[in-house]
Amino acid sequence: MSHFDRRELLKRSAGTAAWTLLALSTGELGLEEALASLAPDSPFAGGEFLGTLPFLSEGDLAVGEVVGSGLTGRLALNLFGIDPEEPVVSTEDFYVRTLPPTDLPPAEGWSIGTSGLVAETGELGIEEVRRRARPLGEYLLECSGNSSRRRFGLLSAAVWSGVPVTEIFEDLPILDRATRVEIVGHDEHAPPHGASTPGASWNFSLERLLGSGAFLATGMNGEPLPPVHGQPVRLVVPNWYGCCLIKWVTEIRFVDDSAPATSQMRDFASRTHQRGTPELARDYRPAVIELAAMPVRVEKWRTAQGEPVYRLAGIVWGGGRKVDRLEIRFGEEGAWQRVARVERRRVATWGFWCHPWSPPGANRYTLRLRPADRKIPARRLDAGYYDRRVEVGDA
Ligand SMILES: Nc1nc2c(c(=O)[nH]1)N[C@H]1C(S)=C(S)[C@@H](COP(=O)(O)O)O[C@H]1N2
Ligand SMILES: [Mo]
Repeated sequence: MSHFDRRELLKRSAGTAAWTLLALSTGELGLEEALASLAPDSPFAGGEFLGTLPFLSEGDLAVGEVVGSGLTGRLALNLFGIDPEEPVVSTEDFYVRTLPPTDLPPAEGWSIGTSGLVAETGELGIEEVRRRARPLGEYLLECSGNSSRRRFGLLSAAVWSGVPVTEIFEDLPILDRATRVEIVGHDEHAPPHGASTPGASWNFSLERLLGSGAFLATGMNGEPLPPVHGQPVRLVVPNWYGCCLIKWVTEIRFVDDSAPATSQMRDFASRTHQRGTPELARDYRPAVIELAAMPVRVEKWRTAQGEPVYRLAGIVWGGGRKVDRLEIRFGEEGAWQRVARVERRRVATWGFWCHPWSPPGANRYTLRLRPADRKIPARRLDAGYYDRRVEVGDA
């Protein structure tokens, strides 16, 4: 049987081929070997896939469809459908926070003003940015307001192309006393604004932004950036929350430590884990995504011996450095267990994990993960922010 046939067959029989392989393969094994290694004592080998458990008490807002308009426009990704073998989310499904402003100027002829603490103000034409753009790899974006209400679907990974900010800044006559930089985006929306305030800009420490691997993106998944994701140009700062990743960039303004926080920074102060709402931009902590992980599917199986057994599959992201040892707990009284298998190839994007589970009995369980190394900061995980709940019935 060819690779392809095998894979198709497995997909049809289990409905979860990629996750199955993740559970089986050692990373070095190819598909054939992985299948061959289906040890008869694996709880899932020869078992029957019975279905998945829904996550309880979440998702009263739409997932998988565009809702709202302008500033209130949202599209949450349906995480249930993620496939570790195709970890890049299609541009169509990639989450959206804020639809294009009503009076967005045309992409052709777009330019980014360079101003503030520079020897001379200038304009950076979109043609020049495009000319210097190149593929930069896979990066994950997450909205700092990503919550259970949209089933945690305000995060996605894509392959981006663009120009590193270090290269753009090299050519600008930045004055020595500039310590910070404000990235400003087009944000003129017709009402309603809902709970969102118009005016998108973020003020970064120059040193941190330059050290972060940030880039001006012009392309996504091999195509020019579409309007919803910031056409013709947006900022991407690896491992910083989405609220900092300004779309439709119109200006780069160099400032010093006396610069006030932008309205966007104030608005997102609690979601980016600030102490209060500081007046000055320099008093904001970097809005980085700490290590996070959650299950995206809980599968029920019946072993060849007729025993019920569950399998969890999930994602791990953030943290800014490679962490591949996770622990999971089933309910507050449950003991922390080492997650059976974690595959994280690159810190800038998500990794995948899976874990077998034999619940001690019928009950509601709250699933929580944490890094095995307790020195790694994971405030959201520790606070239960990414907890998910399932109900296990009688066998
Ligand atoms: N100009 C502008 N840029 C913006 C926003 C905005 O409202 N206006 N929203 C930010 C927020 S809160 C997030 S989470 C990301 C979402 O990027 P995406 O819609 O491409 O996924 O864009 C950021 N950039
Ligand atoms: Mo966001």
